[in-house]
Amino acid sequence: MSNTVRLTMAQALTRFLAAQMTTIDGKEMPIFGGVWAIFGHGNVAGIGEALYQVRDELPTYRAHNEQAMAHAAIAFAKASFRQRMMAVTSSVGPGATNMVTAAALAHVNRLPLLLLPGDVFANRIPDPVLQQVESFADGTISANDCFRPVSRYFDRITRPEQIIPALARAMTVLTDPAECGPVTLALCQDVQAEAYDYPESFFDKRVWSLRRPRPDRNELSAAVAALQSAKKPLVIAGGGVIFSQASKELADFVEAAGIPVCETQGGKSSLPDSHPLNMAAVGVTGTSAANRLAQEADLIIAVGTRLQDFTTGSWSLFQNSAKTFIGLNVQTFDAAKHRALPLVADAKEGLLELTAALQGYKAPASWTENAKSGKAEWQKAAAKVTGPTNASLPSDAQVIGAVQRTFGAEATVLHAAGGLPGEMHKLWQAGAPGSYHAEYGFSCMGYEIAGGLGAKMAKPDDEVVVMIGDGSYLMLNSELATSVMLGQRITVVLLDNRGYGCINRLQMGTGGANFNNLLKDSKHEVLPDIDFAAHARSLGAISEKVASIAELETALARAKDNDRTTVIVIDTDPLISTEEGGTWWDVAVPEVSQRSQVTAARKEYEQKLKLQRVGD
Ligand SMILES: Cc1ncc(C[n+]2csc(CCOP(=O)(O)OP(=O)(O)O)c2C)c(N)n1
Ligand SMILES: [Mg+2]
Repeated sequence: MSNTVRLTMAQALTRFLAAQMTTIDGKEMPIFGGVWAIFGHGNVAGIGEALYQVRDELPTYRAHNEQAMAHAAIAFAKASFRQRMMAVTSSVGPGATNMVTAAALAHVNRLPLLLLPGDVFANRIPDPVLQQVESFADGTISANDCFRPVSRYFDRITRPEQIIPALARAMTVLTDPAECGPVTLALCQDVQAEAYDYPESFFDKRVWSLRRPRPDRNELSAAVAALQSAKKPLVIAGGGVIFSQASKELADFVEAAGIPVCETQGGKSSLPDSHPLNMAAVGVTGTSAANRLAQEADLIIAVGTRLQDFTTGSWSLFQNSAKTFIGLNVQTFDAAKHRALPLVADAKEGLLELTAALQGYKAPASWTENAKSGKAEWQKAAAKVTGPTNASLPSDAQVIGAVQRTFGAEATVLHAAGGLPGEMHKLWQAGAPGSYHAEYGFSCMGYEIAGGLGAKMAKPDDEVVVMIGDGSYLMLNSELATSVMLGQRITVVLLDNRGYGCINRLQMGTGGANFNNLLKDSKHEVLPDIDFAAHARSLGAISEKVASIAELETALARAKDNDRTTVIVIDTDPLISTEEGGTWWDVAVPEVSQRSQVTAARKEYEQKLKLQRVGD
């Protein structure tokens, strides 16, 4: 009989979490950077008491919105290359369902996140408890069932000993590079407080390390054979390159073979922007250099990418009918997409073995040179749109130029939704791997500020610059106050174009009337004139509104010396986006309409649909 210790389920859970470790750069540290918590009747007495017991080893952080807490946790994991993570606990009911969007975000982005919502009483005696969603047809359903489709592992803990296998499964999922995503353990309120004699071995320290599966021999031979006959090879670097920290191996591989690289939103900063073979962004928000190559490529090595529509131009970009894809991916689901030759492996290991097996292969010099001249051409076009200006309403691109000039490539820049992701993908000149932090899997408005806070907690020595539109800011800004409270200093650049600028442009592009996007085009009695600087100040941040790009640069330089979070607001033009580069994106246009502009847009749309490579 092993020794046991009598604890509540919640105490066992928190003690277990505190004992899970990882090693980063040779240094052992807790794998959980902390637990975000907003308490209610569903967790304060159980989990709340248990978190207090371990507050020194496993810190608890209080914030203002459950979704935002989960955003911070997700950004922490992303900025830690998935090697560290955080947990989030909420009460039963609204606190829990507030986290569902964030769970979906972590699911799409393949990021580890441990969600610990309170749940209804397992004994069901007091039913319905406050905030209980009652199903007339199914006694086992609670609000937390919403998490099932957006969790990689879901469990409801209805007996205290169930936490033992549930946590074992949770850790396996959270630390698996292929399965990685949100885990939801719904904790019945009465069971949180119930005691059990847990084996002491359950709380033994455990050190987790990143698994790096190596390629299958047959898959490797097939990939090598395909590569050896390639005349126009191209690498797409996705988020998997960043998570695997495979930048050096990627550089070695492409330098040896003279293969140009392009990057997805998740994969941007795989190579520094300055690398001569880095054509930078690909797809709908891509550079002309990358997209020209993508159109012609006969062999595309897709490394660590989900190949979402923004990357493939809704599957219209890769126009060479003789092309082959190699899917180098740790997840089989992704590796075989679009009839790719799968090469299931960790990016770093896969690239190492490809490099070794390819000894002597070189892409035709004309292809590599063609790539480099395309890059030079793009850089000229990009410099033009990002350069200094006196315009009273600058473009997003001009604001990006100002941030780049003041913070350089060293800062970690973060964005998620609106017009910024497209402009940033095209124009930001990234530095070190991970310094470009885009949440563009779910592109969730409101990720930005809480995400900036989480990224800063993961990288305390880095300058974290959050780029955000007025729409995203208004949706979820409350963790500005938390960043001040926790002394986690971030710089927020708020681009106020008075509405949902990018959707307004999309509406115009699909023939729609200007309707319900910009504030001025929306039903109103009073046109809002929101003082964002005053709002940010009221939450404790240092803030100012600037009137020009020159003032923005001075304010940004000052922000570096500020002792707390700074918000800088600038008015921008809602109608301008960068014309250069890019490719088609499939947004369905109505087949019939009273508006002639819609009918015309439909005609054009039908032409574009012909470019889609159905079944390819
Ligand atoms: C939670 C959420 N709701 C809706 C959308 C759809 N959407 C994408 S961008 C956008 C407008 C964003 O406005 P703003 O932050 O001001 O950026 P702008 O488009 O003006 O650059 C909307 C509504 C979304 N991505 N996320
Ligand atoms: Mg806006």
